[in-house]
Amino acid sequence: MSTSPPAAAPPPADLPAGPPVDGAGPTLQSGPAVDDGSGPLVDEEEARLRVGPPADHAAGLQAVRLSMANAVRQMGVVKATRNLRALNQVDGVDCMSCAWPDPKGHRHTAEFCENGAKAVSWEGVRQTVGPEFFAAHSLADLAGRTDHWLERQGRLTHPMVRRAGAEHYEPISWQDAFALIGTHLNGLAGPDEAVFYTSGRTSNEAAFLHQLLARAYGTNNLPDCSNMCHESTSAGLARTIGVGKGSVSLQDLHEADLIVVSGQNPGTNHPRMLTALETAKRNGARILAINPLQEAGLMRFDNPQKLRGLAGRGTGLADELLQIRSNGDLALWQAIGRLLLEAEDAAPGTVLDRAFIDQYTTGFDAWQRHVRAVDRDAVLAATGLTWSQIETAAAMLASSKRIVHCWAMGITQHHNAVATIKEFVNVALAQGMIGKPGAGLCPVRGHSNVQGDRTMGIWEAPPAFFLDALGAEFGFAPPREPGFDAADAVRALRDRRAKVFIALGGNFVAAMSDTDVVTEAMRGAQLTVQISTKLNRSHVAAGRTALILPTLGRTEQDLTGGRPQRVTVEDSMSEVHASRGRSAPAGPLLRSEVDIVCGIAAATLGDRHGIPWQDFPADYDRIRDRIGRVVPGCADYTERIRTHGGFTMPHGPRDSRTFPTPEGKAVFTVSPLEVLSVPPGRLVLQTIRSHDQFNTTIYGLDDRYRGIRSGRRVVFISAADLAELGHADGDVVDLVSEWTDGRQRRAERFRLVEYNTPKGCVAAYYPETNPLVPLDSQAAVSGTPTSKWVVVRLEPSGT
Ligand SMILES: Nc1nc2c(c(=O)[nH]1)N[C@H]1C(S)=C(S)[C@@H](COP(=O)(O)OP(=O)(O)OC[C@H]3O[C@@H](n4cnc5c(=O)[nH]c(N)nc54)[C@H](O)[C@@H]3O)O[C@H]1N2
Ligand SMILES: Nc1nc2c(c(=O)[nH]1)N[C@H]1C(S)=C(S)[C@@H](COP(=O)(O)OP(=O)(O)OC[C@H]3O[C@@H](n4cnc5c(=O)[nH]c(N)nc54)[C@H](O)[C@@H]3O)O[C@H]1N2
Ligand SMILES: [Mo]
Repeated sequence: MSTSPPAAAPPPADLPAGPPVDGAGPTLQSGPAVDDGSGPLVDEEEARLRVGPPADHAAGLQAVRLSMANAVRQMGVVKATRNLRALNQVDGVDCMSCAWPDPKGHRHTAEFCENGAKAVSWEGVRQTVGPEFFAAHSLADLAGRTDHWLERQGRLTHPMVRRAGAEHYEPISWQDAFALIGTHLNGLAGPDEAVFYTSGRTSNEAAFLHQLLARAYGTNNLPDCSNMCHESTSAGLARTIGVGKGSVSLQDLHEADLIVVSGQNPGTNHPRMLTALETAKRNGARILAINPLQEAGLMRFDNPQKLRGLAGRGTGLADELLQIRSNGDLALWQAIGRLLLEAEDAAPGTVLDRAFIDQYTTGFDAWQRHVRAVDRDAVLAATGLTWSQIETAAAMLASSKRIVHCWAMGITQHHNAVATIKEFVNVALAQGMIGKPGAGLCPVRGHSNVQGDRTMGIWEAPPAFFLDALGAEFGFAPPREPGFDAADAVRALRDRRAKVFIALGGNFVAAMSDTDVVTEAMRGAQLTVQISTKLNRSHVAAGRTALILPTLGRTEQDLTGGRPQRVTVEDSMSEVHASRGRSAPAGPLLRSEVDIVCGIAAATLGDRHGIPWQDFPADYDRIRDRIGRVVPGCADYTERIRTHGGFTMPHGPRDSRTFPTPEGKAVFTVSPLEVLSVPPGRLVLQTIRSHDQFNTTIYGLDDRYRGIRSGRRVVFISAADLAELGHADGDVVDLVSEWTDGRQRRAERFRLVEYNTPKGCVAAYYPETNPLVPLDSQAAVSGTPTSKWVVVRLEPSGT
């Protein structure tokens, strides 16, 4: 670790010296989750905030203890054991906490991580939210609660309706709910006035039917969480290698000799990836981490599944950490490109893969001319790194033969995210790192089935071949005009061009940028429909008429049609497999997502186009048969799921170095280098996840790897910025974001925490900071909100 400055701020004097952060208390809030009418409001919840030193490693014994204790507390011993033992096993439950793949051969008895256990426990809670709860709490009351409090109330059990003008939700029958939706949809002036959102926990079967419903109804308005997530990846990879998905298997990570981890915090968000990194390290790999923060999970890993990890010091991970300034990655990769070209000049045939470049790519010359001329000062300004740090990184790449590039939100949620991704693809192509063992591109997806949902057609701009196949299978002409992505959907709702919003999962209001704008947009909708497991902000920011439709979670037994049903999902490495829930459902009225989508479709479309909506819920194989005939790469879907439990989706670049781009080759691209800067006194805010959350679901108020306990309203800021701005650790400030539209965006009362982050770059948790992200601040090409680049100033609280 030659390049990283020492760890962050010393603990403030009022903190007991106590155990290291890994020894912090339980991370899930204990105590009754049932409402006693006095749930905490924001102020009360934040009053207990404590700050300590960040951890220098991830997981370890503490993680096992916490996950088991939480699981038992929330679900009881029997259910906890049943659910956790089935997690990520063959014919078990696909864990919904991330999209990391399962090992092919040997699986641990406990093939899950602390945060997977949290997700399962959270779904399996015994507390429920039924009609009495809604009778006791008006919408105005719920609007004053924190996100943490809302979800903590328990599982939704009854279909509920908020009738226009009413203060409360009240129960409604499933049939009446479906009829209500049908009436609204059929009363619109045109199908493009409706929006069909999808979150990435949805199964392939439900996703396939959801997009079929939208298109049979007549619109491509299918925004999804991917628009806020890895859309930049899909756009960047589609343009360069012709396929918007990663090109590696788990085995490739194990066999790599260099793994680059850019803009990702695997210790919290993909803990099972640490096992792969550990294996790779033991096989001799080096790891290059590129991140403004020295995340614990990038540094050292105590594998809780191994005795060695339980007892010992674990495995050191990153050999080198580049603490880059926010958004410096495009410049960094252009500089690395230049240094690799120069190294190849000095020792021809040792650094680049000329044979690969010649045979499989196009555009090399233009790219090399461009990056050879990259301006060193611009690179240093953009990255905040020294030239020698960049040379060290380039030397690691130059001396490696099998390189895997991994990345996540620290790359995708920037203005120039697509250009950045294309830039490290340039480097990967120049080194021939696609379609060979131990090498490739590894976007690490978030939601467990976000990749599968896209494969199934959840896409506002679907390719023509998909629509052709869908139309041919079901005998109708799907709409061809691209629909709304997430940001367009908000604009359309805001401007009243869209009037009905139907969400298959997720929490669009809190997850999307510009919370106040989204809230107003939703409240103006004629009808909002949320198909959900737990109460969240999107139920509170309800349309004039609003429905909550409670659904089965992934761990629950699905007996739709009177028989046990399985669903299928696709992970981050294109592995498709089945998932079967074991637990008794949270309530007798819950329906599966498949059943609900079919209910809406039947009530809306009747027998329009002759699609047999009534038949699908009885046997999900009937859906899989259709998927097999419509979705490329899914031939014999039903059979391959039934007999083999799953299969790997084909991927031309990975399998045969075939690149389905218009050029028929992998494409080098040229992106101008822009160095973003902010006016004096302003900071760049990145919005990140704590260790105790899953997106907008807040499990607890700790972030033990970063030393935070019992609170979330913190801003991580460097000592240099504190000094320059005349602030001190512990000051409470408002964050005010600045954007060209002049709209005032403010998030109040954040405690400043001195932290090891580059000067000018601060970090705070999402979703609390989403009111600060301007709706129109989107990545070029992909449209992803720039959640990692928000220009803010600090103001003393209360001004
Ligand atoms: N437990 C848990 N698991 C999850 C989730 C969760 O919320 N909780 N969410 C799931 C989802 S949907 C997703 S998409 C993934 C998200 O997984 P991550 O992408 O790991 O999530 P973030 O917390 O957004 O972390 C972004 C990381 O990028 C770094 N970063 C920020 N800006 C830059 C930059 O400009 N350059 C570089 N190089 N790095 C930067 C940040 O410091 C941080 O380490 O995790 C999935 N898994
Ligand atoms: N500022 C900022 N904003 C961000 C991000 C960021 O890093 N910074 N990250 C973005 C990213 S990467 C993503 S993916 C989005 C996430 O956006 P979403 O996917 O919309 O949000 P989630 O918080 O994952 O959704 C949580 C809700 O899903 C419901 N749910 C849980 N399980 C199930 C299920 O099995 N079925 C159904 N039907 N519902 C279920 C529950 O009701 C729960 O309240 O947020 C984005 N927003
Ligand atoms: Mo995501």
